[in-house]
Amino acid sequence: MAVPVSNREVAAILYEVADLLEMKDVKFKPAAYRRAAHTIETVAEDIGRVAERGELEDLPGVGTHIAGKLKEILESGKLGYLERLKAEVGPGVRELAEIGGIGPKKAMLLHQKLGIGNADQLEAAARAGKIRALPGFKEKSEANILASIATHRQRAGRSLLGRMLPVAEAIRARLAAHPAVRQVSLAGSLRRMKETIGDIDILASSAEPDAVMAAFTALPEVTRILGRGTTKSSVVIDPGVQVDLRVVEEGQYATALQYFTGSKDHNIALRRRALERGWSLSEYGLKDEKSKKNLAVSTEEELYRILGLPFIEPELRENRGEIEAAESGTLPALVPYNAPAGDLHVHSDWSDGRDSIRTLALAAKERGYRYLAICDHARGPGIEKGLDAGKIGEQRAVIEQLNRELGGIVLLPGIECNIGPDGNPDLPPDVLKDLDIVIASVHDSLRMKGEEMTQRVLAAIHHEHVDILGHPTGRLLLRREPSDLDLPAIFRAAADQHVALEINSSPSRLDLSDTNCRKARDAGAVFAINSDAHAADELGEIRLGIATARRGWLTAEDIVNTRPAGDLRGWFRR
Ligand code: DGT
Ligand code: CA
Ligand code: CA
Ligand code: ZN
Repeated sequence: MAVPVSNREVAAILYEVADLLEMKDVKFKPAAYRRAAHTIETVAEDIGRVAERGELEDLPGVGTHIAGKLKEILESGKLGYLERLKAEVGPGVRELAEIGGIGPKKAMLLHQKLGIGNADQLEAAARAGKIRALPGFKEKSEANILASIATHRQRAGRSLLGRMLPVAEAIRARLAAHPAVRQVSLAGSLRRMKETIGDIDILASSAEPDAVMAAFTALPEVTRILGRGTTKSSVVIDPGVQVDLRVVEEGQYATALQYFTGSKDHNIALRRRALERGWSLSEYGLKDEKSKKNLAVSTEEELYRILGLPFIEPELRENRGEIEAAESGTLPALVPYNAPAGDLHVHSDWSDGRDSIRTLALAAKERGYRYLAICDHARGPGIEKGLDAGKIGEQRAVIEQLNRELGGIVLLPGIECNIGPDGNPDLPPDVLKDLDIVIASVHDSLRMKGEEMTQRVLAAIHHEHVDILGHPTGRLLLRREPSDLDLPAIFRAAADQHVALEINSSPSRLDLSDTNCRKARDAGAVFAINSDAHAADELGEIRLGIATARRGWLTAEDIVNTRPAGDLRGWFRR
């Protein structure tokens, strides 16, 4: 073979052909190309080898016609047919087809009749009232198109998990209460608790899918209906996010839930495993290739068991080694959502928080916490509301009074101090030494050069009174890149100095990230999962940090604040 091409690259070319054929309104062929692409991304063996043996046509879904195309791709790395289709359809038309309510056929029509080749041109034509004259369009269509373009542009970005999870849970709960719904679950990246999500995926089972779809599209938060069918409907809801609902029969629910939870890469690897055992796994079920019969699978656990694996938690399903770990019995016992015994980073109305220490303490107790560290900001550059040494003393007296008064919860006096440009916390050692928890965080000059920035944070880690490194990289999801840091050096130093790395649960931080958690753990580091709540009703955001830890393969033993208060003090005293 002249050019090395991976199975995935070959499949991607076939998928692209299918999309373009669909835009040209060609029947049947798109499905044939997708079927073949599906096979190729699934087979374990390099497709080039199969071709060398002359066995391409033995693959399911590959006939003489597609086998010919495959040979061309394997020989040249390209497909002339695809290039011709691309030229015919024109660049930009594919983008048009993705705009809600347009679709492949209308995109092609707009292109042929009005020369529209991108979203900007479509917007101009709709504003100028040029589209209503086309067959199949009305005056009203132009307003819909303008709304769709706005959503399309917004959707190009992603949304924060922490913002969308409550919205999605409310929709799920509403569907769960519907009499025609048997089972209903969140799926997709949301169920995997990925830090940002592209859209909200929900899966339900029902014997009356039409009634469920009617209820779904009539939900009060729905602003636009992108499509309504018996098995799948898509809508846009108020914060400008797309929600996909799929409805299947009860018998298909378990396999469909596994499929629509993803990730795509996890599914591909799992499908390959099924194939090796003579099964074909898809959203429709687990089929025995010999008897062509679907197996009854009633839970995800059962599906994994049939494939010879223990259950793999959704947070792990990213094809980052979880299937291999499951196979060898080395999956980590992920930190449970109810594991934290306390929260080590909350802000009260003494600094920039909204609630009193008492209110926070009562809310923490309500959550079943044994302790809560009050870590208001220290005064620093740009932090006028921060506490100075005098205020810290006053606050301590209040905390001690509350500890005498309240039972069942212990308040720990703490501080979130700022790491100065030289790496020193901006409070003197004799103030820090009396506090139970000292979090050190970078809050200014986040864009220092890598070497300086790393030295700065390393100095803070080596400071004798620092217990926790707060939001270690300073990133803000969708808004600010992490600081330039030598993270392996930071992780090693934190492990060595018994400084816990924070997993800050604030929806726009989730800092450390899932993959960094895993690397830090491998370096021997220990973590504190904190809410960084600025109000009592934000304590619950800790679940986002726990999700991040789980996605980073962490166990309860890796997290300091799963331990009793006594052990905690001992560990930090080092
Ligand atoms: P997102 O929405 O970008 O945050 O990511 P996901 O993972 O939610 O992806 P989405 O919404 O496109 O699809 C939901 C799930 O459906 C995905 O996680 C796995 C499954 N899925 C979708 N397309 C494919 C595909 O082409 N192949 C396979 N194997 N699975 C797919
Ligand atoms: Ca999704
Ligand atoms: Ca989706
Ligand atoms: Zn902070």
